[in-house]
Amino acid sequence: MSEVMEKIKQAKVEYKSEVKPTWCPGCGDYGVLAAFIRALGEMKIPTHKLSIVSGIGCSSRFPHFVRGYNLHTVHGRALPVALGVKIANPEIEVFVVGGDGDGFAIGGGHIPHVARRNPDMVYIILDNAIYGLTKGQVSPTSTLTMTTTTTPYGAIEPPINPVMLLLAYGATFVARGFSSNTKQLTQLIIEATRHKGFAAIHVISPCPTFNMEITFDFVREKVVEIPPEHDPTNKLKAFELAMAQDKIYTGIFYREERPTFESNLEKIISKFDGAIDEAVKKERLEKLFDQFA
Ligand SMILES: Cc1ncc(C[n+]2csc(CCOP(=O)(O)OP(=O)(O)O)c2C)c(N)n1
Ligand code: SF4
Repeated sequence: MSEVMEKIKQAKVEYKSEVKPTWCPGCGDYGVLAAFIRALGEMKIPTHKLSIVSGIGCSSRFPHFVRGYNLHTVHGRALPVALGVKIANPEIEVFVVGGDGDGFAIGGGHIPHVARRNPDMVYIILDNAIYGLTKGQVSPTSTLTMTTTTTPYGAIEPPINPVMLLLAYGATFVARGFSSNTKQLTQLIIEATRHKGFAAIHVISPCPTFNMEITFDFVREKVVEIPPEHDPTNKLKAFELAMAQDKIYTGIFYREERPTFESNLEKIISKFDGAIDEAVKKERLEKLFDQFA
């Protein structure tokens, strides 16, 4: 067995849970899971320091398949829960995983605020441009005129552009991958995890059961890696790549260094610590707890 295969085998033993994925045969999400397991194997993150938080959807079943202190929460609310995990224990490597519906429809209001806070976590969006779990309704990334169960005469809204939104919201690391390119996606997950701040990866992960437009072949025809000469600190250029109509660029669009939410919070807490006497703090806390006793 080659060294690479041996590493992959080892990563599976270490990080794959006993729960077998219930995704349809051929679902793009399998490729994302494979890349994620490989990335964990490369980074050797101990499972007691790992937390994967998801919302609801086919893609949001992800945390069940990986060993860690994981949370399968409610539709659209994975990001605020993940922020809570990070605040409670900044030592934990927090990953948020979910679909385009979970992230950009019901949960769309959370992304800008988490992005500008810049917590040190990774957000992986598995975009199949449809609601998979609920059997094929239109999503914010479904193409204009797409026929779905809720748009029988074709969608009349143009799709949103997740990469452009993430850039505009101030995410400090923005990348895109394709579920079929496991090698590149593994590397993107590693880079995103090493980044200190809010790192978002938009992954095109086709749903062969309900989306007959954004198929693997359709994506393969359009996918191009971002040229190596691209300067990822150039936000305007990143927008330009994200706006491409005839191509789907993959790779790292943008990265910047900015203080994290945890480090800013730490500064506030240290000011607060000195300002109030421990006894007063305890008394106030006890009064607060008494209200819920
Ligand atoms: C509050 C709430 N509203 C609606 C639903 C129904 N629901 C479950 S998953 C889902 C959308 C799933 O699409 P997406 O997030 O893109 O994930 P996918 O299944 O495609 O991976 C919806 C609308 C729900 N579970 N909870
Ligand atoms: S319905 Fe689509 S997204 Fe859900 S598991 Fe099946 S192929 Fe994957």
